[in-house]
Amino acid sequence: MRLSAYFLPTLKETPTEAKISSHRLMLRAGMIRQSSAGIYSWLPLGLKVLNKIGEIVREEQDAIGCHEMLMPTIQPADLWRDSGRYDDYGPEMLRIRDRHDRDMLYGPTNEEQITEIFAGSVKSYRDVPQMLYHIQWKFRDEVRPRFGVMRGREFLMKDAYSFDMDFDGARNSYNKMFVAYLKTYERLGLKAIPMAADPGPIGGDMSHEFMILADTGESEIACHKGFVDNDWLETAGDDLQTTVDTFTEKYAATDEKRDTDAEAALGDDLVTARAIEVGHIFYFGKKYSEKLGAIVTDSDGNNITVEMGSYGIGVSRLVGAIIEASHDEAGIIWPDSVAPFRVGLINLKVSDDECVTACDDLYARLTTAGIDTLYDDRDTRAGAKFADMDLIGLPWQLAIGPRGIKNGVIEVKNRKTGERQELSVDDAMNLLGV
Ligand code: P5A
Repeated sequence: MRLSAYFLPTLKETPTEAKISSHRLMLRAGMIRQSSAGIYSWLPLGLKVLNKIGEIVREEQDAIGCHEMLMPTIQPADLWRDSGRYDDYGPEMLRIRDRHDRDMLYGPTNEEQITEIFAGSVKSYRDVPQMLYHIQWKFRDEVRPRFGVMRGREFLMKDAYSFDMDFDGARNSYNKMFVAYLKTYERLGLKAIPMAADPGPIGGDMSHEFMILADTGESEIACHKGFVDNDWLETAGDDLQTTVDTFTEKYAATDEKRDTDAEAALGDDLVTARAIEVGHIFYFGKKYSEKLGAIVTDSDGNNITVEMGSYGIGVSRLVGAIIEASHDEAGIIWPDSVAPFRVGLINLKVSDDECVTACDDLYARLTTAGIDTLYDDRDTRAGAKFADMDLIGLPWQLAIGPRGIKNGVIEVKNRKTGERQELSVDDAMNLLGV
């Protein structure tokens, strides 16, 4: 992509309304713009990252046999009256009336909607277990929307739902999701710690939140030090339950679930910290299936109310969370897996024909090799170009100027380590693995 033809409205000034780094950097890097409190437009660079995160989430859901679908954002109020949550949800729910005076709502989550679909279509144990998900916008009229996309009112969530014949089946679905979540966060370059959590308005009696440690996190947590120091997923075996037990047997709790005795027993092994909740999974048994009639017959012809769970990942929140976990004073440092472009190519002197030719040639080579490249061909100062590249945080910066051309080299900078080297074009391509 040629930057001269792209839409990347970066800001030099730090926006004063933004209280935390990720919010400031997302505004400055031209990723988002606020529409109203807690509601954002995603500009091209921001949308690219959002889509990359969504794709990794999607691949790990597909890998455990969870099927993608798409449910609407607007739901009928009657469905929520049937489950009893229409009144329970309170002022967080955005209520709408259509032209026929029918009560509608902008979905804060989809337990009711998916249970209705399942109940209407699945009648036999032969079609169970089932896991379904979608990646869809949600609306929650939060009291205090803040920190940009971290606590939005409109936000993108991956929400999955499982249906099983009995508790053991439901537990197995929960375990599959638990491990898929650990893999997802790992691919996003994050260390997410699963913690015993309070199920809140979703309900149920088993629930884990996936937390990223960050000083700007909204939650207060406590956990065994090993969660911070070790990678237990690597040592885990093939057996699902054993893998999940590896994590859940050790102490890790969100604020509401903290246990003073367990913490005292940990002594020096206790870590207390602030954290960002990037995912939340729930087992709630028959809470929705009973009310909405999700009943199937078993092999003996008996009616069985199915056991359910739901599993959420904050896709748009993750954009902010990744930045909180990975940035410096100059800007964002994207992990390779979600970087909006892998390489930023800088022409240091656009008035120099030789320099333009060298840059155009390298851009063509990178593009042909399948390397997604942002090519800064603008007629601006070199200093401003370097600053913008550091701000938007692409993993590799390649800079070409007249001096380098004379010596047959380009400058290659690794954004994460800050290491700079002068290399021939061929060596630079080798370094990028092509
Ligand atoms: C699980 C899937 C649920 O809604 N129902 C369907 C269950 N869980 S949850 O914990 O309430 O939300 C799941 C994840 O969504 C993110 N999230 C938010 N992100 C941005 N702004 C918000 N206001 C917001 N609220 C929730 C979190 O990552 C949460 O873990």
